[in-house]
Amino acid sequence: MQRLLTLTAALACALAATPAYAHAFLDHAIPAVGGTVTGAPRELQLTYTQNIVLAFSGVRVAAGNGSPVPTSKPRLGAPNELVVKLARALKPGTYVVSWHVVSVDTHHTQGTYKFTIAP
Ligand SMILES: [Cu+2]
Repeated sequence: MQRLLTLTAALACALAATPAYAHAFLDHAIPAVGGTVTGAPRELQLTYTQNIVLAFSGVRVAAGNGSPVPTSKPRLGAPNELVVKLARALKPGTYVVSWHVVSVDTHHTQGTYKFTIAP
């Protein structure tokens, strides 16, 4: 009986720990998170640690002063990658990218990061 209780407790701990790693976290982006690029990028690529559901995922881009930068609707560059085209050539400066995704495990995650275009 004691052995059964110990096994059940261990299993519960293992299961409780698993979901945290199963979400879709931003693995890397192009332009890079916190990176500086020369020349205006034509599109942004956001790659996640898990496959995502495009219908419930999105990206917003804003200039440093908060003004929104128009983009295309997001598309999947790969099952775990969001791609948006920038509607115009960005001027030098720092930009804020806000994203939200729903992963194939149905969990929702979101975040923001910055990148800079050098003068
Ligand atoms: Cu999850």
